[in-house]
Amino acid sequence: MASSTLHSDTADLKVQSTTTSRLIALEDEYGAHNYKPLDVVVERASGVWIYDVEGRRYLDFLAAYSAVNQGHCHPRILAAMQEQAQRVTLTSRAFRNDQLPLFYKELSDLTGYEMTLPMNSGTEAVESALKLARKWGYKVKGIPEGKAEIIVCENNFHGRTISIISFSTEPQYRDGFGPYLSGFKIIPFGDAAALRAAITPNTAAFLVEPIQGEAGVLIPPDGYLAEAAAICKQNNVLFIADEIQSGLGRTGKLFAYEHEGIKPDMLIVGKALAGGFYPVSAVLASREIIGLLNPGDHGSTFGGNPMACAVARASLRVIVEEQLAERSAELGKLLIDRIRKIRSAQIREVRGKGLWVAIELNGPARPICEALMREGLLCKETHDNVIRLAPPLTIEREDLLWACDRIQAVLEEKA
Ligand code: IF1
Repeated sequence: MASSTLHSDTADLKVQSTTTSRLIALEDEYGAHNYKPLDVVVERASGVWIYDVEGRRYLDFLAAYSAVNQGHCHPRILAAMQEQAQRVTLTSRAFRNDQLPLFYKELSDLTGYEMTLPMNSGTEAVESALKLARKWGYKVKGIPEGKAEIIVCENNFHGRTISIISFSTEPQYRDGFGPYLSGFKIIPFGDAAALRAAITPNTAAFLVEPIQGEAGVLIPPDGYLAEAAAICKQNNVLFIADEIQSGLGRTGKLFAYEHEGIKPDMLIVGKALAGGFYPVSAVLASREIIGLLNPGDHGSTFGGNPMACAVARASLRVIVEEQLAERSAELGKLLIDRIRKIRSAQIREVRGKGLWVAIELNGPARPICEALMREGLLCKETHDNVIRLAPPLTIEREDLLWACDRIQAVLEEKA
């Protein structure tokens, strides 16, 4: 059984050394098979560079799905983590800690939101936002008990808990996991009229990714977010932006909603909030909304712990002081221009914002990602035929151009 579950096909195994194949075999024998990773076994990373157990070097063009916008093992975040690890890591919320208030204040000063609810994973923050939206619907809007509705978009990705997959439109994410949670309505993404039509007096909130990541970096029509926000306002519906992936500089602004000059009622952040060192997420909103939570209503052992707060504070400082959003805007233009210049019959469409670009192909993307890996560039396919490019925002211009040359060589089949 063990040997038949070995991960790679045999052709690939032949070129792998014993260290790589031994570790892959162990992983496949003892771990859940809920992923199909590229067969590169990472040992260490620094900035934009990743090193495997064979000592080979790769340029990271995924940035842990935008969790390492600051680059791997950023020295300032590392120092904050080491310093905090020697003092106190976890108190639980039974006691106060000296990092949490400073985290709240700095996040509020940076974003303009009055209050924060700290959590750990992105999924937990989404769950928390949904709970808050329902609570607001009953206590403030006056929706009859048990009737609150939340509107979401087709092809959304907000996590994988049972409540969140209950409103996924990806059959695989739901298959075998029912019964599902009710109270959600699904509308097409990018269609403001559909939003208007879906709202009822029982609608508490509209939850949306400003740019859909997992769906393949899908950018809605210009003006959509502004119109959706206006429709929500007119109907006393909360506009909730999931910026777990699009936020913290990725699209060339601190938050993607800024491209349309709006301010969501609730903002969900995670991933790069802790620079890849630690799972830290948060829901940000007004005092009217977050103030609805009373002691015992919601919580988490790890949410708001001093380690998380110290790491998040340092991660935010790096984003601001190294002007990562500005870098993303500038280098993103260069990236998309260069990718658009590639002449390949395989390319169907190139789209993106900031350092976040998708190349949609006519055929499968996996072999292209594998060829890029052999060229020293790591990126990952999504939905069979899309290659997602999302390097750390700290990337240097020359490294970006080097990566573009590799992508061009592979897609023009000159590699
Ligand atoms: C995986 C995707 C990316 C997210 C948005 C919430 C979450 C995510 C907009 C949940 C997480 C991750 C999950 C990760 C891969 C990655 C992903 F392809 F699955 F969708 F980036 F595109 N909202 N996205 O993008 O946050 O609980 O994971 O911290 O392997 O599932 P989490």
